[in-house]
Amino acid sequence: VRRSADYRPTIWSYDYIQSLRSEYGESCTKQVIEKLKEEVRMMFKEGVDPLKKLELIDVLQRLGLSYHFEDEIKSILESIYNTTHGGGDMRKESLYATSLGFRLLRQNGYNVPQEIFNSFKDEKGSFLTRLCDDIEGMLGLYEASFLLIDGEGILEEARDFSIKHLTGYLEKSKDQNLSAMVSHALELPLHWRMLRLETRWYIDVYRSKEGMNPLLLKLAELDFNVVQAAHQEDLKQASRWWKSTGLEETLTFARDRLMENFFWTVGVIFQPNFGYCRRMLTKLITLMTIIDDVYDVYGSLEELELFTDAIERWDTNAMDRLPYYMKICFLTLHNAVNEMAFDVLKEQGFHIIRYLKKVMVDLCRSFMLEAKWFYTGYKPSFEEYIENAWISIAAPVVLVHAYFLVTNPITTEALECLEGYPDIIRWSSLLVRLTDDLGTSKDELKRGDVPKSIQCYMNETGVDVDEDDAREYIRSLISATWKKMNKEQLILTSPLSKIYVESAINLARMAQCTYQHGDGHGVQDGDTKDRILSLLVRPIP
Ligand code: F3P
Ligand code: MN
Ligand code: MN
Ligand code: MN
Ligand code: MN
Repeated sequence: VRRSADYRPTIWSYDYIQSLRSEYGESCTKQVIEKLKEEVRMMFKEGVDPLKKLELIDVLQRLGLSYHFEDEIKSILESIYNTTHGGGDMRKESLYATSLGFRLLRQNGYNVPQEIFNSFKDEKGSFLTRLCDDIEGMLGLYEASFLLIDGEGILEEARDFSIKHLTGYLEKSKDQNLSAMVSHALELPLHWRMLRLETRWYIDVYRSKEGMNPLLLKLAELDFNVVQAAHQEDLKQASRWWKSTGLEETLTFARDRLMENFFWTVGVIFQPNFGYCRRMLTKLITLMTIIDDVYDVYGSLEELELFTDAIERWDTNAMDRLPYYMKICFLTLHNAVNEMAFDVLKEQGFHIIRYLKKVMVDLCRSFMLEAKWFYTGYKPSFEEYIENAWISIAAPVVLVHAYFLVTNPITTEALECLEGYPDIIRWSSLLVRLTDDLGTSKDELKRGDVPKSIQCYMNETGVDVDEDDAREYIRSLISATWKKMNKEQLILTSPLSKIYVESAINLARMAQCTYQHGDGHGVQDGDTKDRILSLLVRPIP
């Protein structure tokens, strides 16, 4: 007998999605935006105070506008990095200024040493107690500390120190605005957050902020709505594809989550000119989600062997032996992947099917291994589980395809690098896996599935460890993995492009947000629904 996950039908009907309309797709809005952008460019030229410039960059980033000013931002950060001797001289500034500079520089690939925070410590090496009343400085230190890499003890201390004092501040504070900022930060650091959600949140905060610049606010609101209008068009196209495949009717056991899948792609890359990437990634994530359900829920072991074999051969002749529901699945996947490869061949002259096929084979083999574990009741060790699970989460498939969708020109060096799953893919995928396990494993085990990271850890450590301890351990592993990923952002010699590395980090951020309060992917109401409404449906009035 087949298992069932009893997924609810989608709450976002085809007709609803097709009915989305925005008045912000018009070119007159775009003209207003261009004018406002000119005025912001003037702001970059005013004055010489580096702190003012850093604050401008910070606000632009938080308002979701920095993608318009990449050149300006780059040249300012470069000059700050050079005039402060690699950041060293920043120690003379306030805690707030030093932290802000440190964070913005590291985010942009400049390896400012953690030691600049030593000037905020006493002779015994503890952070100065007088800093505790400086909540903005403390908040800045907190956000900066999340850009740490392995072995950076000062930043770890900074993180613990700031968490302690910010938590204390919340208990007694009367300043509503600042308290809202602090509790938002403590919930998830800026560095781990999905960019667009943060933008939508910050626009509301900024509106009532002291010293708010109305020009920036206006630009942020308009730009948000224009970006949303572009997303709606991508979404409508993707949804027409989904309907055309008929998979929703054929695979009634599987998750029908076109909207949620599209939402993932907005997390990975939101800039309006990457619509093609979002549409293609939506197809891919949608297919990954239902094929995952085939392996985890519906397929019999014999059927799964046949499907895995068909993927390995990447040959339509292999379809004959498949049951109908798998034939449809296979051919839809085959078409979608080959279509991307065709586009790349036509646009850039590279034949990439072998790269795409390889990740797909790796994924299906990892699915297959889990299915075998399930049917034999095998309990892998934690390490054995993770070794397979960072692949079976499907993130490597998404990230390898994403390379071809965001990069022009593609380089041979990058192709070689991709074949061996570079660390940026590994760490991002592991983060998706660990956060997914925290959010989804309860339901998975209820319906029958392999033990996930939490359970493997408990099995291995024995009776002393309960589920809460295991979850705590997974969270510590998440922090450790972020450190490794942060390092990838500082490696300037990588053959992978900056936009690609950012997209990979964004995938982890998206996972962090999706599974923050449970299964935001399979279960649709609650957080995910509200988030989708605020980012994709409702313009800022
Ligand atoms: C692997 C899956 C998903 C995770 C989605 C991951 C993306 C978009 C990179 C849908 F398809 O979830 P699930 O919880 O069922 O994965 P699992 O590996 O636990 O079966
Ligand atoms: Mn259905
Ligand atoms: Mn699975
Ligand atoms: Mn699954
Ligand atoms: Mn899961």
